[in-house]
Amino acid sequence: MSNRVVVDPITRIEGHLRVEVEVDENNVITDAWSSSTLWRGIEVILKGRSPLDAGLITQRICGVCTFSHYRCATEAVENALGVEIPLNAKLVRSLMQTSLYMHDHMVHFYHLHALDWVDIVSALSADPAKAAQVALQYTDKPINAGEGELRAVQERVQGFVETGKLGPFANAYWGAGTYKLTPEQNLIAVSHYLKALEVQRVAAEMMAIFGAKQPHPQSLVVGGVSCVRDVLSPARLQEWKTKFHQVHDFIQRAYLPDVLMAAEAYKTEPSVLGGLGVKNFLATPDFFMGDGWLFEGGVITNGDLANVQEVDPSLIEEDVTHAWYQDGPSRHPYDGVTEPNYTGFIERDTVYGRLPTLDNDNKYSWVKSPRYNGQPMEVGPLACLLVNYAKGTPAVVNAVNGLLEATGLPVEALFTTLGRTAARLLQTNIICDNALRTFDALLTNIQSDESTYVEPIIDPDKEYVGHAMNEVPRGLLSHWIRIKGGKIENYQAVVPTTWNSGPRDANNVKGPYEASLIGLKVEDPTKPLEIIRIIHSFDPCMACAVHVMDYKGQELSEYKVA
Ligand code: NFE
Ligand code: MG
Repeated sequence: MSNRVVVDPITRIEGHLRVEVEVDENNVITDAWSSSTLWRGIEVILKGRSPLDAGLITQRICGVCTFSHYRCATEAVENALGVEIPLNAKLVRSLMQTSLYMHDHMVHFYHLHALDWVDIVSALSADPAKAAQVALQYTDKPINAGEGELRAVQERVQGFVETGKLGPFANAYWGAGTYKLTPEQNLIAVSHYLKALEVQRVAAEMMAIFGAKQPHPQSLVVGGVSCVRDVLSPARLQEWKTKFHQVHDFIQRAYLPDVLMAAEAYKTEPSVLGGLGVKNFLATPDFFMGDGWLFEGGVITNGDLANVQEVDPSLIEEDVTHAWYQDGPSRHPYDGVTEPNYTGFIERDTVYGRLPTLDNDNKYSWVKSPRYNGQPMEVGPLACLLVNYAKGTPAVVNAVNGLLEATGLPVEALFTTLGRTAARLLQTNIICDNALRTFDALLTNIQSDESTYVEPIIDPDKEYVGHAMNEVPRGLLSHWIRIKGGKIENYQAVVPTTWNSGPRDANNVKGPYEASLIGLKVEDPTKPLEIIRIIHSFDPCMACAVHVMDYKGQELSEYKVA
């Protein structure tokens, strides 16, 4: 009897992710493999093009964090050319980043992650009057959680069920034993799920104010931003501020209390208070506020919060031993190589019968394996918060201590699924708390300084190298460029989900996704809710992780959706 469990695709993420695990006779996971099964090709496409276009091309890596790649590429080119951009441009980029985080983290919690915590079907048996009282336990100003609103939500969901068209709620593991919220708590969360669909639109509009559109904003250029007087007019800026308050209000009155509610209900669930990854964390300074960074950067190894090291960019390398690329040594991204070498799947017995499965002793993913000083690193909101907690950044220390106090959880609870999910909320909150400082800095500066752009100069007879390291919603993003003859000679992106989802390296050391699953008990291997819950806590984006495409249009593998 085989004990191989296959989860493919993991839905409610961007891109294609497959996870395979081995379970023992008690359904405890003894081994795990993470694979992206989709190939793209952006790093290859960039070669020979103008460095001024790198931002517009790399933002096509992904439909989620389009701004993140746009900004990182633009700043890598600025770094290579030695361009110092005007203060207004720095502040506008920071406000776009703020808007993106507010959008992205809220959408992740409600639309990508919540159904791992919230049993929609259970909400149907809730008492709306009682639920309205329950909502008051987590905030004194609940939103969309009055008795009438909750009753309307319940009727709406009942309507889905009666017509047999569950729509976005179809094909989940409703009723699974590791759902822990009461019917009333489930109803509150469903109400916020639906409301968040409206609020996320407002957050997207915040980005469009400075970006001209969203997704794929258009206003960044090498040398600054193309936002000029009309965009930076008092009326436009006020519009951003109004929308900021609208989204912030929802974050305070729904997102924050819902995370507290989930933390309380799931305190003893192993897939929530487990999910420990590699215990190494990497983050970079970011969120410019006019007079410094909101968040510091650093490296934590083996969970040691007492010894945070500074990040040394020269210690980043990518390993391809178990990735579908031509073999070669681990390489620094300035010298990175992206040559596909797809070796396919192998047949093996699984709990569902004989199937093509990952050839895990050999190559099994399109994701490379980034390493820092030879070690796998978790990146993301948790890494950012832990580095800043350990370094004593006041806003982060207060936020983390506040959460531990409110939930009664020990500091070790941070290194878990819950820690990742709560860190994303706390990071959103801290960003919101400081957003108007950045906004006011822009308002003040444009009184006396209209400059938003300096013209970059590329000398075709010179060679340039440069990189940028930014925090983006899923963690540390870095872009690395070599310019020769006025064109891009080599380009590499080392992306948050690449760090987190990468396969084993040459030393057979697992990446964060793989490590986080070991030792987890799966209640029912045919309904692997716990695996999805842990993996979703990292907020996967496989489009970002792979960012390479089959430019010859070849069919690499065939998938049938049952
Ligand atoms: Ni496609 Fe991305 C972010 C980047 S992810 S979403 O955030 O860069 O790994
Ligand atoms: Mg890459």
